[in-house]
Amino acid sequence: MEKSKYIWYNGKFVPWEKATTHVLSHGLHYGSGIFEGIRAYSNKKDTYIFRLKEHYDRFYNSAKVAFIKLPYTQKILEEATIKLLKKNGLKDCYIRPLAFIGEGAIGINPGSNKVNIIIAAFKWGTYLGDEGVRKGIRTKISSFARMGVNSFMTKSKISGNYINSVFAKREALLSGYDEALMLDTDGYVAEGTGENIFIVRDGVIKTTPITTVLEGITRNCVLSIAKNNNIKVIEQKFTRDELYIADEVFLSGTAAEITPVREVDNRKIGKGKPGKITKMIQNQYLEMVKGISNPNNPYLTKI
Ligand code: PPE
Repeated sequence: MEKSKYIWYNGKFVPWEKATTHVLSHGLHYGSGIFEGIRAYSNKKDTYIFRLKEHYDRFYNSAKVAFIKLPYTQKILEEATIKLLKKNGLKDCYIRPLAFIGEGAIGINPGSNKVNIIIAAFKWGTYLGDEGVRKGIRTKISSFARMGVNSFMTKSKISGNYINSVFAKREALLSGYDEALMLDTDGYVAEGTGENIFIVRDGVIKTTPITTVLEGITRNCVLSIAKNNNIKVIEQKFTRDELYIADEVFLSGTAAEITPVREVDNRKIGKGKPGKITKMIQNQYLEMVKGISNPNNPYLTKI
């Protein structure tokens, strides 16, 4: 991650160093915040934010689920995001909108504490390493389960929920793996710590239904790329051993983009390198987000 000049903070552009908050902010103590992750891409000519509207649609849905009333309209936040990129002179970057409950009442009940919103944008390279994107990553099933749907509401990117991912990620890295794969409370494969998951077997793609996982926007792109290429996709729960015997496994996410998985629990996936379908989806995804395949794609917001 590379610092940029300004952060949008409650309606104003403030210098990066000055975007601070009170230590008694409710969000800091109890995780009462919601966030998004968006990317912008450039080709030789133009810069585009990818699926800006869908990310903010989800931001408002997250807030609704989390019972957080956002003090700005979606239009204001979308426009602020575009201005932020221009003001920072950013092209390829990651955008992080966050709403969090501020200081005031202390204790679990947030009372009428102010809701703050920030939007940060910065350069952020590959999420799981350049080599990981090219050659595939090594993963391990986590000893931590994804929290049950009645504890952890999966349609909301609630800050506090992510401690579950933080535990799993650190455990995986400390054990020498690149990423953790998480099972749901019934023992079926759910997702990565910050990515949705797909397996390919005999030319058919399978992915977790959205019941226990985040409704990934990249996941949705994978489904349409598969459809455009006449590849069958089944949304169905699957077990960890289906991962082991899959021909291909890959992860999808705004930060992770399309990342091939070459190993699960010390078992090589397929030939131990990115498979044909994974590579095809990865290429088509990158051509789409960069506006190479279709610069008039309605998912692209030109800066
Ligand atoms: N599952 C989880 C748990 C998740 O956090 C993400 C996004 C996804 C699936 C994929 O969703 P989408 O980005 O809409 O395709 N994770 C974000 C945060 C990563 C982070 O480290 O922070 C992201 O990719 O921006």
